[in-house]
Amino acid sequence: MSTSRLGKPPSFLLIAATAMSFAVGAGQAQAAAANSCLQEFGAQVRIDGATFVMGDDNTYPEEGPAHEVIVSGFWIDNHEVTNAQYAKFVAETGYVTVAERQPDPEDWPGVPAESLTSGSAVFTPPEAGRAPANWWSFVPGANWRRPQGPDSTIEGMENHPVVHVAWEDAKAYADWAGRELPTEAQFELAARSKRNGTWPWDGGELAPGGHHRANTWQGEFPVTNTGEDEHAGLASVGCFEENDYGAYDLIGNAWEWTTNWYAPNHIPGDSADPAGPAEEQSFDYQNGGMPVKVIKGGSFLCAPNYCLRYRPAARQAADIGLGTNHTGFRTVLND
Ligand SMILES: [Ca+2]
Ligand SMILES: [Ca+2]
Repeated sequence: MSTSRLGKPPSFLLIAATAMSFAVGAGQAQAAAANSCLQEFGAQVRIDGATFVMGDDNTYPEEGPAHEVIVSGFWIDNHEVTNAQYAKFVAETGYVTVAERQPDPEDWPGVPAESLTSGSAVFTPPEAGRAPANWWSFVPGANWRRPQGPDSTIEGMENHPVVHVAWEDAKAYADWAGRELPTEAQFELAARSKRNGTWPWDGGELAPGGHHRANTWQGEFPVTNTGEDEHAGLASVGCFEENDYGAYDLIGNAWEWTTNWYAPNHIPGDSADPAGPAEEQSFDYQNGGMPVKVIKGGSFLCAPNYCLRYRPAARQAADIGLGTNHTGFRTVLND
């Protein structure tokens, strides 16, 4: 893949193109205490090799055609990579994320140098009269350490998923950890929780009896977030129920990067841990020509009225050079 393309920083122009491609938005990060839903961090769970039906023909067109795929056994983190884990990686390596880098004007011909600034995309609830799709703002100074902008902090959120990571930021962590990012099929198999239905739990209900099984959005997106699941923003990892493999938040909380390039459909016959399209063949109808990869699982911004993507088969395109405050990742170990 092209390093220069991976290295491109976000800009207002990109944000404008990207805003349309994200079917979510929300929540000021909660000023929550550093609650630890898990007691131990860094564990992985085993996913045995399997043949399963990947995709879904009944919800969004990009999830089809459903087709049988084969995935070898692997290990996957039982939770999203946390701020504390990412901080350890940065402390040991001195790594600087894309959102923290000053854009190079040579990468942005035609864009005034004064318009190029480091930062990242933050969900901003729309004000009255604002265009409905305009709920992402490029916030100068926003990055994984300062998720809402320069005056914000991750203090007290050490066990939240790290966010504002571009794809190469996630890959750099995985390389350091001696791991890899999951393929789309690996993620979907793990997220299916040993089931092959629309939902990864019995009964198909997200919130039976008011017990919420994943961190999503309750209320009318993007305006009303009731926080009925007790987390209007990101939650610490592992606050919702574990799935049948013992993994948390594969559905909801933060979207998660995969290795696959995105096309708005699956490729029939691409059955052995499908690689998906080549970079040159990846595209998103709503994206302004930037390379896009698949993110999976949905986030705290996914609401029934807008982004019914807190399902294993759901998928979305994400600009590889752009972090947001609802996209994180986890790693896998292939053996
Ligand atoms: Ca929530
Ligand atoms: Ca997640």
